[in-house]
Amino acid sequence: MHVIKKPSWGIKENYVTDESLATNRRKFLNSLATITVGSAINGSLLGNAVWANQNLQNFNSAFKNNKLSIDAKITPEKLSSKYNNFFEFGSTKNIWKEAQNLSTEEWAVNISGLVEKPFKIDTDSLISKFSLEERIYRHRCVEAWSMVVPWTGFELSKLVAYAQPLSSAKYLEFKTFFSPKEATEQRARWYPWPYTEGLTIEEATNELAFLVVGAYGKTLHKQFGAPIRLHLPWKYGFKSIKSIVEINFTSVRPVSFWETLADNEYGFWANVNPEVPHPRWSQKIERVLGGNSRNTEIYNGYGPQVAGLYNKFQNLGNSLFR
Ligand SMILES: Nc1nc2c(c(=O)[nH]1)N[C@H]1C(S)=C(S)[C@@H](COP(=O)(O)O)O[C@H]1N2
Ligand SMILES: [Mo]
Repeated sequence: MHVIKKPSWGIKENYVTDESLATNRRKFLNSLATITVGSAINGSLLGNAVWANQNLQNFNSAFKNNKLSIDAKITPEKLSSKYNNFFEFGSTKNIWKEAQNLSTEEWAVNISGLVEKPFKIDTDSLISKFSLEERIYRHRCVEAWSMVVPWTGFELSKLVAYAQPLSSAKYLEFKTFFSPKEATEQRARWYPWPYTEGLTIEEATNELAFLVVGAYGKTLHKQFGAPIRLHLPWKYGFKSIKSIVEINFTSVRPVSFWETLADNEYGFWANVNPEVPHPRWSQKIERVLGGNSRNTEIYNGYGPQVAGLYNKFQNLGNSLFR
């Protein structure tokens, strides 16, 4: 990423330092949270106080899907929740505080386009329609860092079935909110907001495609893309769009946010492949958050489940992996 502002892989983010700062800040905020809301606290501090006090719903009873989980060391939450890509709130990894400005109450998702009957549904009702499960997935960012997170959610295929797509629907297009008042970077006009992403309907109905509403056994932190985001473990992280407000069924291949900015770097398919370098860096090795390096695997290790999706596209060559 950072096509506009920063060269990517050269930046050394010291997230350990970030974390100790954050912990002190949290202690401070916890004491602050007892101050009455009416006093002269400025807006952003107030947002953080709410974060410190935030009541996260417990998802620990969700079914643990061991079959689709990997057996790897889970990235500590204090690292993964303080090292995020969420460009709506800024282009550094340290946007978790800014992300608290997003109001996720009264959130609804629009199911639009080529379906029997388009509808809008609030997240609580949506979640109540499907039983929740936990899956431990590996996440590989195109910037060559990775993490392992226990997500709670439901299979995207269940929502696709519920939406009753018409036979003319070949792709799903996802959209994030547009709210420049809350998300300061959305005031930057040169970005093609809102953030969008797309999948073929075959990819969307693969068992691995997961709609996420929680992580680490709790409701999603805002910086993780609350209240609902996608996770596609075999693709580069930018495909896993956050804070979704619309899922549009279409016959035309969607052009994503990143594809609009740099189609030779961030294409439609973006399947993980160590042998296909990003135009500006190698994809062979990844830095594991809180750990060492590891060799990147084709399809991020999920080849047995997904490679078959691409048989008919082999002749596209490298573009499947960028
Ligand atoms: N709406 C939105 N979704 C997004 C992004 C973003 O900037 N905006 N960043 C993507 C990228 S590049 C990655 S690596 C993951 C990061 O998810 P995480 O912060 O939960 O680790 O979210 C993806 N989804
Ligand atoms: Mo990413």
